[in-house]
Amino acid sequence: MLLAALEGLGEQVRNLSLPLQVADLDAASGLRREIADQLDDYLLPRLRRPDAPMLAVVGGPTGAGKSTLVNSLVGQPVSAAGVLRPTTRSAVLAYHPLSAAWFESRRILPGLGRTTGASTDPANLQLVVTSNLPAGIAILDAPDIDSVVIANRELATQLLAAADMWMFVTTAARYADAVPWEFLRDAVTRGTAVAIVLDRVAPDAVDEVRAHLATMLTEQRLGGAPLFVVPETTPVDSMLPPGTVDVIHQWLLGLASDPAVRATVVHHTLNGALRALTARVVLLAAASDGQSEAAARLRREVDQAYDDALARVDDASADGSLLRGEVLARWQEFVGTGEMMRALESKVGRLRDRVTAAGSRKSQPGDELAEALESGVEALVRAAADKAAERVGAAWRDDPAGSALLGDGDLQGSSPDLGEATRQAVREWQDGVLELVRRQGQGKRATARYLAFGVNGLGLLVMIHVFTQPGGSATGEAAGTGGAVALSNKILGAALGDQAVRSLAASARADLHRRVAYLLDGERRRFLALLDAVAISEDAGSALRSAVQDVEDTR
Ligand SMILES: Nc1nc2c(ncn2[C@@H]2O[C@H](COP(=O)(O)OP(=O)(O)OP(=O)(O)O)[C@@H](O)[C@H]2O)c(=O)[nH]1
Ligand SMILES: [Mg+2]
Repeated sequence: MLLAALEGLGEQVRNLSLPLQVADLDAASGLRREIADQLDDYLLPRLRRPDAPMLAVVGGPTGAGKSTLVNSLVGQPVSAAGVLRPTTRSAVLAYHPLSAAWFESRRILPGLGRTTGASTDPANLQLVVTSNLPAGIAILDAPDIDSVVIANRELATQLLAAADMWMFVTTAARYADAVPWEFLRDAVTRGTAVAIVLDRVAPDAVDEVRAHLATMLTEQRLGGAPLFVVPETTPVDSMLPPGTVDVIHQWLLGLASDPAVRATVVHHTLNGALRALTARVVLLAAASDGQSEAAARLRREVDQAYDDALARVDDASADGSLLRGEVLARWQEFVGTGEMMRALESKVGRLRDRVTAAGSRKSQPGDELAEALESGVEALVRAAADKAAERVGAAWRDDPAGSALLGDGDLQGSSPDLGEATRQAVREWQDGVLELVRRQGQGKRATARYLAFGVNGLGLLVMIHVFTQPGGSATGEAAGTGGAVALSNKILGAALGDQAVRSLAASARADLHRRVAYLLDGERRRFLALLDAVAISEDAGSALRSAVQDVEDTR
């Protein structure tokens, strides 16, 4: 059923979020508001009550005499007319007492407050009950569409969208002004029924002006609109002299009293509104797609940067480049000064006791090397994370959507606690390697040599092995550690067996990869959280399209 389909569409339009700063965001937000207004102010109330009184909205340029005309048609001064431009600031709605329930409820123009006194607040709708109007029709005096007061124009636009019929009032002096014609063209596009009132025409110019305006109307596809000419007179008590607007009055009475005629007018406007709605929703759906595309683009930048960062850490921790500087010096110390031999000989050697306080324990052979490895990996991860953050930052700043998401936020480098988290992760990894070596030792390959070398010494050798894969000794040589690497590999092989060494190194490498991936994921999530916070629904665009298809199908 059409009403249900439109209600479903309205729900989606209202819930649509357009949070990303893309190029056409303002236009899209405006579109969403217009669609929602059109649904709430016209389509939904009209479809819920097809028999509700017809609403004629009187609109046009400031000073054209709209309020004076409304007063004259109602037969009593319901809306103040004035010499100051613009005069009318809040809409005045005159209707028959029998229509009270319809207009006093929020079923139509739900966004406007109701007042029975005079008001200059555009957020208010002034209600005037009068038995001078027939029950089938209500007249709304709107603010102007062309004065310097922007709020007037916005309200007039909203009111016109709520109209079953627009009575466009212009004068002999103003009928060729540009702004009103834009509104008229819009009404044609939207399919609103329009009647034209040419006001204040000097009696001797009536024929000439009427003919000219009629030509213009025909050119703008408004040739079929009723055209009324009101001769210039002098208003008394904000109303034109009796009899001046009789023709218009009769025409309105005719519309009001004949349900079939009224239904034709309403139907015309309703169909036009539905057609215009469909076109607008399709545009809005495209704007919504633009949001998901922007989000996907930003997400891709983040994923690429951090995937690359992980790959870089993987490469650098396997190709021997870690065995430089501090690590290399500690390594040479460990091997060269006999520390390794001591470690290898120490049966109860413990690499480092993570549990007892650092100061309370004796330093163990290899401690410094283990710590240098810790720093080395920390520097590696931090550099990669810094670079990824920089890369994402630059790409996002280049993109208005990303730039707005970043705001003044400080995501310029890696997070401040990444260093400590990495050291912690490396320490846990080292513990894990020792545990692997220990378990390996408990297997059937446990040899006297294994027992002689000790878990800690072998553990360190495994770590060095991990950091020199796949380049192996060749890379080691490049780093000046070829002999030492070859020696340690020989010892490892002798103690654990080549096969076991390979599988130990593979497990250790996989474990390190997993831990680094976890750390970098934390870094990546800082950016993704910004995206997640704006909650973009990927399929909002297609949902809108299918909702509008439902509307089409039920028409
Ligand atoms: N002489 C003469 N004055 C008129 C006529 N119609 C309106 N006026 C005067 O023109 C001025 C503007 O009339 P309004 O009815 O307030 O015009 P409006 O279109 O409602 O103007 P806004 O509310 O500003 O948009 C008032 O001073 C009216 O008295 C007319 O037919 N003849
Ligand atoms: Mg007015």
